[in-house]
Amino acid sequence: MFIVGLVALAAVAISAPTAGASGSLLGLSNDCGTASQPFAQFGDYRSYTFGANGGLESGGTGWSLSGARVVSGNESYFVHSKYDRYSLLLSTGNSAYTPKLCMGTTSTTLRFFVRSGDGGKVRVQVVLRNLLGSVLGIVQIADLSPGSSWQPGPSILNLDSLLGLVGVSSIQLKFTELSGSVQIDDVYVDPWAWRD
Ligand SMILES: [Ca+2]
Repeated sequence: MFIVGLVALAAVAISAPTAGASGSLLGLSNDCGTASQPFAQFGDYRSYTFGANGGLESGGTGWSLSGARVVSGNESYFVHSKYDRYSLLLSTGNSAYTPKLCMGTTSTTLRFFVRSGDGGKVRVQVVLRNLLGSVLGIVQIADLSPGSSWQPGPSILNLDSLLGLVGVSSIQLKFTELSGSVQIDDVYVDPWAWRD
């Protein structure tokens, strides 16, 4: 099992936000879709919304893939839908950005499913962009070495600190395969830190 809890965040590569991007947090849409509790069976009772194409059921639509590809085989709990069929496969050197994730003005929590059939290791980062799409910062979350069975990755908690950066208008998860291969599926976000 992964450690579930407060993840130490260390912001790196922070550049000065551009003029005109300030205050964009207040302009964010809170229309994040229907909430569910996809991780309740794992003791996580937060209410999450499903990321745009968060389960790769629309192929790579909205994702930015470098080498990574959509493959047959859904995460084994089918928390999004029993009809889901696909997941994302990353091999060594591949990387993938999720579509922009819905986020609120306060605590945002991210979570997804992950497995590796060959002892692979994947780096998980959160990428912060301004309204122009420029990268304001990259937050290192964890290097995961998942088991061969599908399991939820760590809850990525307390993003308040990064959301406080002036000019952040969108966040994405970035996966970079360090060794072997991993599969990713069902990316969820709790944009308002809803409580059970
Ligand atoms: Ca899927």
